[in-house]
Amino acid sequence: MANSSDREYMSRALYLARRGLHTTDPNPRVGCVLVRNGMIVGEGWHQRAGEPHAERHALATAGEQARGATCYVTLEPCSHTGRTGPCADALVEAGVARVVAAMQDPNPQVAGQGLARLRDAGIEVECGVLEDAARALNPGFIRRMEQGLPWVRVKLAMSVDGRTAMASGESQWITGAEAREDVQRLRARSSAIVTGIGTVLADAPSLTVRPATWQFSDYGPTPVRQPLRVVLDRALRTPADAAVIQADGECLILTAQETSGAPALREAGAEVLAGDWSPRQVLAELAARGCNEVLVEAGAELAGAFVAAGCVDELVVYMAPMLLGSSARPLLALPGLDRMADKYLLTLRDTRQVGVDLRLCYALAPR
Ligand code: AOF
Ligand code: ZN
Repeated sequence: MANSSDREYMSRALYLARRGLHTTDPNPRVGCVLVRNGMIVGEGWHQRAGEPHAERHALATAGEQARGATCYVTLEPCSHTGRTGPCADALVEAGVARVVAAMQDPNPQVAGQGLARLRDAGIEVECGVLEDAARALNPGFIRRMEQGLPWVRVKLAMSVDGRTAMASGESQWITGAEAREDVQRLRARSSAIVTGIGTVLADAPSLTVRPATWQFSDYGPTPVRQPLRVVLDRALRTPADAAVIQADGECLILTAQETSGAPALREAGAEVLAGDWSPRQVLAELAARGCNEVLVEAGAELAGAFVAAGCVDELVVYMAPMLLGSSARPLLALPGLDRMADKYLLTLRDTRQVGVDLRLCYALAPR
């Protein structure tokens, strides 16, 4: 049976797992704590794919003290041999007496087999301690493993009267510096950022993560991992010298068909892929490439298309303290609805003041 100190040590493991928030991709963020006689004897978290899992780091710091210890881990220990060997076997070998996991691994290669292997070896096993918090840490990894799709956030910025840009298209600097810094955090945790050709031509964004102080905390500098930049560009109008291609990191351009412009874009370093790119197909392609969390940073048309297609999990709306008037552009281009019954339902998950702006996070109900 789980007790209150189980929850306390699992909180610590979750805290450690968060240290991998920007770096573990495409792997999940996982933390681990080893406790013997009421003392923490080992700790670890997964840092980068290809490197040791959380349990291995914790076992390495505990050494002989792991014998007879309880292992708290935010994800079921793995049973498969991927880039690293099975953690379940390492825990058995180290002589751990009890394993408390927050959740099963949704990876079909594991899916309960890690816990079964531990039980078979005579280890006491519990699963489900602080499970909601553990699931919230890896929404994209879970979604990709269970449904072959990423977790999708749409970032929007608007005035208090729900406008995003002037009718002319003039739009820059609606939100303040703190909100823009906050968007950097959204980018840093994302595997990919999706935008449209309209935004590329109008704003020339680089869509990169800039190294920032919050990435250099007490656990040392983490090299910045640039999310894949994805441009939906039906007629291949992206200029070869566009910042989305030229900036640090990779750029994928999804177009309707191969045209004469493709070789120049490939020459410039972009990958160009022709296809029939509905929002769902775009997301399936990104999941197949190992993308867990996807951020849509686009104009009203593309953001609206993703929402209308039922492909969005979260809206992150920054509300700037200004009124832009009725001729300015609306937040989202959604098909008009005739009946109240057809409305999109949102659930407010979080509100926060970010500098002079307000950040509102909404979950979308599946349609
Ligand atoms: C754990 N502890 O810290 C992590 C786990 O390619 P590999 O060897 O790194 O395996 C990746 C898979 O291992 C990943 O898809 C997930 O199922 C599991 N991740 N498991 O026991 C960890 N990161
Ligand atoms: Zn493992």
